[in-house]
Amino acid sequence: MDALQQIQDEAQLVGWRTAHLGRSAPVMQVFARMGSIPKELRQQVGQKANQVKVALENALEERAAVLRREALERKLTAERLDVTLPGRLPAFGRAHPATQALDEICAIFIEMGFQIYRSPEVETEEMNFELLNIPAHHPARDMWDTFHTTTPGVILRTHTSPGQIRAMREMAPNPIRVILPGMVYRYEQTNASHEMQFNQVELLAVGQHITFADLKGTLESFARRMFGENARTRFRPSYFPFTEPSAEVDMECFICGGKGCGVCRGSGWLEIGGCGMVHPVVLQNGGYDPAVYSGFAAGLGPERIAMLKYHIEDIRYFWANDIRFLEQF
Ligand code: FA5
Repeated sequence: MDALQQIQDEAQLVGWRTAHLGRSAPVMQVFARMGSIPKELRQQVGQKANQVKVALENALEERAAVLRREALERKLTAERLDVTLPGRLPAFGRAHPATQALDEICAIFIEMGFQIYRSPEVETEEMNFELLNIPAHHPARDMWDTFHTTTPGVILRTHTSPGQIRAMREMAPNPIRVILPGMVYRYEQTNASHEMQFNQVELLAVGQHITFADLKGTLESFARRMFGENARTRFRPSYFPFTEPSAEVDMECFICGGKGCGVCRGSGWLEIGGCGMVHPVVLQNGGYDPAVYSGFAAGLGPERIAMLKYHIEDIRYFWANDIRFLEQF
């Protein structure tokens, strides 16, 4: 019995059982030799042997139970979980600030009754230039430095305006009120306000009796919805081959309140887009009779708008992929 108390594991327990309760164990030998015991003693010896056997079995079971308890105790201590330890927060992903700005601008125009029209980023020179009244060798092509592909005549669009032709050709002669958001590409020297890839949101409205007042009203309303009731815009006469007349839309610089700062280069204003009345040649290329139909178009720069709204001083932050910048939005 003392030996039993020293036992520490399952294997030793099995050894003990074989030695004390196995076939050749002394008490079992008594049972095996019962035949050679005088008849009158058999019952007494049998009872005694049985008591010994039961006592041994009980002692074994008791020790086994103690060992099981101890093993469980050890396991619980070794594998203890501190459930009060605070968890580690997973990093949350979110939409890129340029996408957020694009979504916000689109939501405003959708509210104003415009529909989204999708148009490809890889374009033909014909759509990007010729059909927009910019013939090859026309000096206006210098306005947009182009990324060419290895396929002649196929380029990365330099603006979202080719989508005007695609939308008109699909919808003529019905009235149109669409926006065309998406990425454009220019082979450009980058600086604080110029990137070589950026988004544009094109606006196009075509119908009867559409005037420049509709264009101004639409863009002014947009600026107020985006920047608040006091947002100030101004229209400067400009030139685009696909609109006549043409203008540039500026927003009052939010950072300096129009006083002039580094971001607006001292002018107090920041250009957010170009616009104008759709040129008769472009209307015709889209399948509309310019004697009956008129339209307005605009091309806005969402990153520039986001720069104003969130006081971002350099457009190059957008694609630099610096997590410290991205986490702020
Ligand atoms: C155009 O791209 C014309 N397609 C806009 C237009 C559409 C005029 C419809 C008339 C009718 P522009 O090159 O000025 O024009 O670009 C329009 C806007 O895109 C700019 O006002 C500016 O907000 C943004 N933008 C232009 N170049 C860059 C650049 N390199 N980086 C970031 N934003 C730019």
